[in-house]
Amino acid sequence: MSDYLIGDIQGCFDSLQALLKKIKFSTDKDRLFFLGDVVNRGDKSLTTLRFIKDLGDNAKMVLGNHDFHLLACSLGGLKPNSKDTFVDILKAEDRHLLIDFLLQQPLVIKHKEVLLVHAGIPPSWGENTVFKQSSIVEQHLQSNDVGAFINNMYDNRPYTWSNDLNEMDACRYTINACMRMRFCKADDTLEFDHKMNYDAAPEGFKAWFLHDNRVLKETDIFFGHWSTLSKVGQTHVYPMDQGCAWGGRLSVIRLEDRQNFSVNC
Ligand SMILES: [Mn+2]
Repeated sequence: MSDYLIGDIQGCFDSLQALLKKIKFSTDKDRLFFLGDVVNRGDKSLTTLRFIKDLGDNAKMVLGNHDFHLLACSLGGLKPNSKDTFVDILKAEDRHLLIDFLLQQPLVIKHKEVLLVHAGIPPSWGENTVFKQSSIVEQHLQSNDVGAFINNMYDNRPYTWSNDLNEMDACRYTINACMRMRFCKADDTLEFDHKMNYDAAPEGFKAWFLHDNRVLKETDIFFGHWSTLSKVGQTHVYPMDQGCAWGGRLSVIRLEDRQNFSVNC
């Protein structure tokens, strides 16, 4: 039995299949953990999402910003933009089942002492805060007012975390941190404009995983989202998005021995 952690697929179903062939994936003995952004930008979002859903107990995933954007377009009344390639899902016969499946997915997974998240975890957050805040968001995603909730989540504010935030502000910060963050300040302040490598941080900011005061710096964290990140040379930090949707690579890491496998996209 092996557990494989897979970076952002973004609808690149053919690359995913090539990768699964390479690792000789078997539903009898293996489990796949997807690090979010399973849809959008690639050409087979619908096929990809159906495939992951149909894997049942053989697959788990965390939500990424593109997955969340699909939810907003399906439930929150947002219109897909010209770059979005998941319109096939919105028109599919089984769209309700697929959207319901996404709504059941967590923001963060703890599995065998490692954490899986799409973007990152703010410096001041320990595990208690991570799971307290993410579970509040997950409860809203599984509630009857999910459309209104998602509409209310589409904003960059509040930029900074505080224990005193009201529930909706705390949810918005949690979603933005776990699904969108790249750079932040040591005091948890987020920013969303910079997308290049960690050495191109805006003034006063660092990659979220480079802050010395980070509570979870001894915990192995696997994440996607940041395709422009080159070797970070940081222990306990595993960036897994190698830009499959941009002609890069799709990669997977086998948890037990930390071996990497990848395919060209
Ligand atoms: Mn992303």
